[in-house]
Order: sequence, then structure tokens, then C-alpha cells
Amino acid sequence: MAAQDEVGIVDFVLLDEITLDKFMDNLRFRFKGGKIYTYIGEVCVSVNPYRTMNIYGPEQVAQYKGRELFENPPHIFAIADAAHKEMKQQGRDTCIVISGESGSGKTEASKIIMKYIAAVTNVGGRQEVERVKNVLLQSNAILEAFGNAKTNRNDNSSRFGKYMDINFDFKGDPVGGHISNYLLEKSRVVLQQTGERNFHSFYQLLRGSSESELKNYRLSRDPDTYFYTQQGKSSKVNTINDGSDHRATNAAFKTLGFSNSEIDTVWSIVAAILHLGNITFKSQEEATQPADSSVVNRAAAMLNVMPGELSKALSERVIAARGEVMQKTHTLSEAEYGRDALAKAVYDRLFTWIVGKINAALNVQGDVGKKSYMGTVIGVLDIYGFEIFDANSFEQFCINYCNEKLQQLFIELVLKQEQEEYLREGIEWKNVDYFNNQIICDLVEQPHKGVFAIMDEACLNVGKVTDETLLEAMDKKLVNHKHYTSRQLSPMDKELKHKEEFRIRHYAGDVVYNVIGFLDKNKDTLFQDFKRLLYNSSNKIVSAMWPEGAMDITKTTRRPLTAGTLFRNSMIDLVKTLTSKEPFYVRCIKPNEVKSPSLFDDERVKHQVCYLGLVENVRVRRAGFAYRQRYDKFLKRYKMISQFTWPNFRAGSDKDGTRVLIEERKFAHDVKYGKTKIFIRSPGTLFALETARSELIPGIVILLQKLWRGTL
Ligand code: AOV
Ligand code: MG
Repeated sequence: MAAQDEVGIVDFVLLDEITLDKFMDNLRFRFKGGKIYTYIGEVCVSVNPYRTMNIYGPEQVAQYKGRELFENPPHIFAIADAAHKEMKQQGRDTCIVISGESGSGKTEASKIIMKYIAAVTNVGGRQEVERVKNVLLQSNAILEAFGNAKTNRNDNSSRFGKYMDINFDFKGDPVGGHISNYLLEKSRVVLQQTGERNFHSFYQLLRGSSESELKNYRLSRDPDTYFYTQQGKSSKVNTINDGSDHRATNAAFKTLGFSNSEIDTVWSIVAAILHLGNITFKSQEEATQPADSSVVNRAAAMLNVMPGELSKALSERVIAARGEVMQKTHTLSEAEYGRDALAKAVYDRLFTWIVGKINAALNVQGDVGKKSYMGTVIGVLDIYGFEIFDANSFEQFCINYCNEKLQQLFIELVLKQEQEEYLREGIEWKNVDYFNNQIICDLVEQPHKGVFAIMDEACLNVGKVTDETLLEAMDKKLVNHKHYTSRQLSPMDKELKHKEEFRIRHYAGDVVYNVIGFLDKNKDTLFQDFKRLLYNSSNKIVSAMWPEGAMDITKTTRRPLTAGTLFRNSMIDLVKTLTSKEPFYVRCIKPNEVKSPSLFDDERVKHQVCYLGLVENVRVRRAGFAYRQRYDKFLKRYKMISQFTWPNFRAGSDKDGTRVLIEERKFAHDVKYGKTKIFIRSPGTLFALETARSELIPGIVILLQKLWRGTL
């Protein structure tokens, strides 16, 4: 196999010298030449092109369908196909892990993968499979409307993590799926930094609704009218058409089988939140009340609750002390806090409910839904990327921890296990060093000593625990940790300007977090009064979203797990799920900070290449081998190309057979024999074996010319 396609080297493993500079040269050269994909073995490195690329059409689908990675120029289609092929041929669950920082192209990659899978399956045109494919594709429009927002890093930034399993039947056709969503950044509902927006859904509702719809929702069109949609002072984004997106969202709702009243309820809830945000309070003597009852009325109408009840729940709360139930009026700040907590919780619940509905539509149905269904899955992971903002809070902490976990998985599976396998197989091997971020994962998630544990401990303390005392506790426990410091511990550090700040040295860079709000976001409680209010809504859908509103306040209940602990547990589960599958990786890179299709910002890209461990990846891979297979499996596939092994195996072990076959074909220089597996260095050898095999198998006519084009 020649190393070149039209532009540069298609697989970094084939660089003549593996250095950061050479890596960068090739990546830059390819990006400038319009080639956004390059391999490291089976890992696909993708650079965000920031422009529409004409490489995802039917022609390319046909070009990649059923082919081996090395037969075509690098493309994300090839990764999707490899995952599909592996699943179909080996009957193994596979997953595609897409990582990279915010704005690097993960969500786009995940959609391209899903479209490809939809395009290459169901040749038989079965109706149920068509339906499932439609639901899979259309669900993105809904999830992005409600879970994505404009941030200062990305106009369409995922504010939740998504792991999607696609179920396949024995024919390799999608018959269902399941989405797991991770921690939605709900604080955005009530608070946005300058230059950012609330979730797209709010602007879609305002800009996309007809006049009469707006009237029904008692809204006025301008997002600047609403406190929850104007804080970032950037309600219009020129890459986004909220009006047409609104139509797409509604069309997707229809495709997924949401009823009209469900769709109306969804938008009513979004409207209710906008109204809630405009409620202000006035305090008189001991009491605090909404300043303007007409705003309360509107919000109440949208939630189908009694305005008086909403007003009451916003002004006071019921507390239970020693079995007795009492009313306690809010202070002004408690009232404002309650209002925002309500808005966040309502949106969060709505999002969860929507995901639940999508999952119901994706449920494996019909014959394959029966117990006998022995299908396999492809998992696609698209999370929120590593991010650093001017102000970083609990949400960034969770998001960045999530990225640490994925990096750890990559290290574990690609760098560590690969090297361990060489050791195990007795293959001679020069160790490759890399930075192992396990130490940062520990810093965050360790029992007792990790940040989440320290936070939980603080939350358990009734009494005077504040964010400041939380920080003190962290300082005390983490004082000697290399990746942690705070203003208190490093008073001379210029990056730490405020006493509430601490810094974590993440694998992808240093992030300064402000501890204010951490405790509260971790506890994540909502006054019972609100839950009861919503449970009592005359809208059945709203009511069903709040079953715990039926609970009696005097009954002591177990303390629910904190947001941090829930998130940590879900990440640990996620990693387990991913490790149980055969992984494929897409490593996304952001070429510049200004969304330019032509600018390749050397420093920024170099930084990413370094922290993603890509050069180390190449080293491990290169010193290593492009392909390895157990001797028995290898022979099963290739025995027909040697008279020693076909039609009759002339005695000896599978290893012996393999050795004779390889020597006959003159590939001895390119392989090593491990204890149980053969290791083949270059893809070209495998390709030649494949070609020899297909020439011998009648019925499989491969157009050599086409095969050799481009990559050879
Ligand atoms: P992300 O998912 O990695 O960020 P996106 O997938 O949303 O990043 O990509 C950001 C933007 O880059 C998209 O809206 C497109 O404009 C552009 N883009 C990315 N990939 C492509 C592509 N293959 N072709 C054309 N344009 C592309 V975040 O969700 O913020 O971590 O939390
Ligand atoms: Mg995204």
C-alpha cells in the first residue's frame, strides 16, 4: 500500500519519522488540501472543516460500503462500516467513541455515522426497519433543540452527554435503539454568560411559532423580552435559523409519534419557563410575594396549575419539624432561588421525559422484540467536549471529568492494553511512555478523598456549611495533590484571582473553577411545594412528570444521591458499557478558535494532538502492528491461498500452517509470530492476502482496478 493519497500520508503510522513536528506537518498539509480525515491504524483523526464538505453523498456511501479500511482514502464512513462489519460478521457488540474538545466536531461526526448506517442497511426495504431508521435520524433534531445551545466555544454545543445504542437484527439491519443521556447543564435555563444563549428550544418557540400560537402561549416574539433568553445579549446567531429549526423539531416530534397534545404540552412548558423567568418579587415586612400577578397567571396557565397555588409555592414553603407541619415565608433571595430552581427542574424533567418518549419509539418491536431476539448493538458516544470558559462552575467540572474518563478509556484500551498484549504474546517491544490521567480521575472520583466525596460530605453536614467551607475542606484534603491547587494554597498564583477559586490541572489543560454554587448544584434539591404543585397540574402529562409530588412531607425519606455522585456513577457505568464492546475511535480536532475553514492554528492544534496522546498512539501502533489475529481464525480465513493448508492441512499447529503460508507469500519480513496470534505490520500485507483470497473464491468478484485506486 502506498502511503500517499492525493494529499499527504493517509495513516500516521506510515510517517517516515514519528515526531510531533512530522505529525503536525502531515495534519496541516492534509487539512489545507481539504482532507479532514487521517488514520492512526484504525483510529480516525478528524479535523473540523468548518464548511460543508461534499464527501457524504450516495457515491461515497457506495465507495465505502463493505470495504476494508485500507482500501479507500480515510473517511469516517470507513470507521462506521468497520464497526458495522465487525458486529455483523463477528456477532460482537461494537461502539464508536467520539472524543475531542468543545466544537471539534463530535456531534456532526455522530450524525454522519448514523446517516451512513441508515444508508447501508435495510436493502430489503422492510417497513419496520425504515421506521426505526427514521426515528433514529429524526431524534437528533429534537435532542439538539432541547439539549444544545450556543456557547462561546460552539454555536451548537451539546449541553448533555449522549450514548446511543443501535440494535441490529441478524441481517445487520437496525431494529431499535436506546439513548442514555447524561447530566443536562440545566443552570443554563436561568443563567447565560455574555455571548451565549439558552437552549435552542426557547428561541425556536419564540421565532418559529405563528402569531396565533404565540398568543396561545401568551408570549411576545422578541427573546429580549424574557429574562431567561436575553442575558447573553446574543439571541440571534447567524449560523442558526430558529424558525426553520422549529418546524424541523415539530416534524421530528410527529415522526416519533408524539401526539398533538404532547407536542403542545412540551411547548407550553417551555413557555411557562419563559414566564417564570419574568416573575419578580416584592418584600414587605416578613413576607415576599410576586410583584406582578399577571406574569404568575401566565406561567400558571401554561403549567395548568392554579395561579394562587403557584404564587404561594413561590412565596413560602411548608416545613416539617418534629412531625408538625408549618408554613415558612421566603426571604427575597429564597424566593428568587426557588423560582430559578423551579424553572431548571421543570426543564430538566421535560428533557428526561422527551428522551423517555424517544426511547419508547425506539423500542425493539415486532418479531425481533421477542425474547428470542439475539441481536447485537453498535453504541455511538457523543458527549460534551472538554471546555474552559471565563467562568467555570460545577457543570464544567462534571463535563471535564467526563472527558478525563474517556481519555482514560482510550489510554487503557489503546495505549496500555496494546503494549500489554505484546508483552503477553512475547513480541519484542520498546515501551512507549505516555501521560496517564488516572491520577486526575482519582482526584475527582476517589471515595473519601476525591472532590465528589468531599462535596458529598459537606452536603451531609447540616449546619453552617458554605461553598467557602467546602473549599477549605478540599484544600485540606488535596493540599499535596499535584493536579490541584487553590487561591488559598497558592496565593502568588496570578491565574487564581479570587478566594473562591481552585484549579485543576486537567489532561487537556488547566481549568480555574469558582466554588460558589457547587454545594447547591450538588445537592440539587427542589422544595417539595413545587413538586406537589406540579403533581397537581390538571395537565396529565405535566402531572406524570412529577410523581414524587404525591409524597407526604412529614414522612422522612432517604436522602437522595447527590448530582455529583449520580454523575460519577453514570460515568463509571458508561465506561463499563464501552469496555464490554469492541471500540472504534474518532478523535476530533478543532483547527482554530474562530470557526474558520482555512485557518490551521498551529499552537491550538499542537496542544490537542499532545493531550489526546496522538503521537504516542502512532508510536504504539507503529512499533506495533496494523493487524493481529489468532492463528486459528487467521487460517480459517486465508487457508485457501496455500496448498500447504488447503484443501488438506498438512499437519502441524495452526501457527506452523500460518508460518508456511506467510513464507510462501513472501511476507515473512512483515510479520511476527506471537504465542497465540500472528502480528502483521503493514495493512498492505493484509490487503494482498485479501486480494489473493478473493481471487480464489468464486462468486466474489472484486474489481481490482477499483481497489487499487487511490490508496495503492
Ligand atoms: P462538538 O459536538 O464537538 O462540540 P460539533 O459537532 O457541534 O462540535 O461541531 C461544531 C460545528 O463545526 C458544527 O456546528 C459545524 O458547523 C462544524 N462542523 C463540525 N464537523 C463538521 C463536518 N464534518 N462538516 C462540516 N462542518 C462541521 V460540544 O457539543 O460543544 O463538545 O459540547
Ligand atoms: Mg456536540
